[in-house]
Amino acid sequence: MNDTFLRACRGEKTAYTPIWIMRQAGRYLPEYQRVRGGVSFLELCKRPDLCVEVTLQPVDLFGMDAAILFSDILILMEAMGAPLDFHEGRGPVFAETVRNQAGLDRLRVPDAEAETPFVMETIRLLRRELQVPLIGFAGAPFTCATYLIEGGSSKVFWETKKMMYTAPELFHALMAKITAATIGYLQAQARAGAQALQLFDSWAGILAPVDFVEFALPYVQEILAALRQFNLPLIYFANNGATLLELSATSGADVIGLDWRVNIGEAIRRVGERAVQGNLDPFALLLPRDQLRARIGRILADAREARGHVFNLGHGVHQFTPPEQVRIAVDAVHELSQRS
Ligand code: 1CP
Repeated sequence: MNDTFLRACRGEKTAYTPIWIMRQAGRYLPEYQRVRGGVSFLELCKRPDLCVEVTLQPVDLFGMDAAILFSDILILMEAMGAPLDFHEGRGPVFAETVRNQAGLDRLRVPDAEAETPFVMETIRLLRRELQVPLIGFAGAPFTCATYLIEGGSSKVFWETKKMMYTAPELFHALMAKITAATIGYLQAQARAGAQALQLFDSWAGILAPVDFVEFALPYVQEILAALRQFNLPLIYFANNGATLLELSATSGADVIGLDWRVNIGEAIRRVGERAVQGNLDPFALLLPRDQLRARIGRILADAREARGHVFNLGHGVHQFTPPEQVRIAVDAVHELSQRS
């Protein structure tokens, strides 16, 4: 078993810097497209045999140092009672938005084993196959709330901020419900065999620091505190979070995920005694080989003082990325970080 990723998360010495990449299973891979050709995205998420197959693809193809469960952060919202659909080219759509007390009352805190059994089954099956650690995940409550309130993806988050500022009690009640559901969901993933857990806060970066402290961070802290008993590395990734790093460092996570908009050396000084994960610009994968390797070398050098460093992109790999470029990046991280 290659435990380099887990050791780096814990701040232990490693022979080289481990790498996995966000959205490593997905549309940029022809192997994924083949599986996805036969089923809708939601069907795929509910078929453990296929989830296992696509989870393993990038690990087997490129030698990633960790696997991430193939699923989606919105699967839990559906289990809470929000009818979900994925429209080709438009992304997720919730038929019923949550914008008032009645909408909130329709949501429930599901029993994760009973209502998302396919997720737990995928984890159990993967643990039999994998030679690298398996990361489980969920969306952070703020990010999940934006999808429920907006009814899908958004650019301006009008409805979300309207609820925060004009109906803060309702907003907090929604956050509390998502938090309770997420705790049950991630605890079930840990019991099924997940070896690290990541909270994705893709939209936290739209918040002013004072609002992050009031409306988002306490719920992340509550979730991570409720997972501490499993003694697994906990990762918190707030996209666009460079202005929130000192606050994110108080989340209770062992590893702070970094997007590419901040220099990793500066970020390390700001998060203190925490390991970090990141932070190559996903579009830098378009660079010619030598420049890509040089860019990776810079990040590795700038991260020398980290308590632990897990190499990753600063956000998910883009769907039009040539897979060969991912191979170059993985090999570069492994070669350039060798320690004797
Ligand atoms: O058409 C397809 O095949 C679906 C594309 C796709 C894929 C491959 C979606 C739709 N989700 C996923 C998988 C996925 N999503 C994973 C798999 C594991 C891996 O990393 O390999 C993970 C961890 C997620 C998490 C996720 N889903 C996030 C958080 C991370 C991030 O990228 O910010 C978010 C915001 C979502 C919502 C989502 N899922 C899919 C879409 C199109 C969206 C909307 C994104 C948006 O609003 O911009």
